[in-house]
Parts: sequence; structure tokens; C-alpha cells
Amino acid sequence: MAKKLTDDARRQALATLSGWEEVEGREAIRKIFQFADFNAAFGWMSRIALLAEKMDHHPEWFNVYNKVDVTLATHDAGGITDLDITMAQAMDRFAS
Ligand code: H2B
Repeated sequence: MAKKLTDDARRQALATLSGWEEVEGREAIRKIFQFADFNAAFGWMSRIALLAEKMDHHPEWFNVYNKVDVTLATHDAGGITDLDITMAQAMDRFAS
């Protein structure tokens, strides 16, 4: 099972991402993605969904039109693991 990152490792990993913030009161990270329209948002979600299945690691997300509000955490570990950082990096990359 993926291991929870230490406080230091988590901070270091977060510094490699842009626009992600720690969720208050819960060990998770969050970013709100904005796209040109629903088609672009949902296309991105579809590509991430394929990756999520491959990784067996799934985002918590909420979509309204062109926005996707994403929270990442590893439920099995009760916090942030490398899986969340890898997923966040892929989300950023796929969105650019
Ligand atoms: N996704 C996330 N974000 N955290 C998990 O702990 C997790 C998951 N566990 N996707 C996986 C599925 C697990 O429930 C299945 C049984 O492999």
C-alpha cells in the first residue's frame, strides 16, 4: 500500500505543483481547474478517468460547466501519498 508522505515530503512535493493547496481540517490537496467550456472540461476528465483506472487511484471531483473542483487524497492511507502527487502532476500536464 502507498505510504503517507511525511510533513516535510508533502511540503516539498507541493512546491513542485502549481495552484494546489492543502485542505483545511483534512489531509488532502485541492485545485479548481478552469477550461474554455464544458467540452474541454469533460474531455480532460475523460483522459484523467482513464489514468485513474490505470493507477487504481481516483480523484474526488465536482464539475460545473467549465470548472472542475478536484480534491486528492489516498483514502487507504488516510492522507497524501506519492499517488496523489503523481495524479496532480498529470492533471496539470493534461490541462496545459
Ligand atoms: N483512490 C484513492 N484516491 N484512494 C484510495 O485509497 C483508493 C482509490 N483506493 N481508488 C483504491 C481505489 C481501492 O479502494 C481499490 C479497492 O483498489
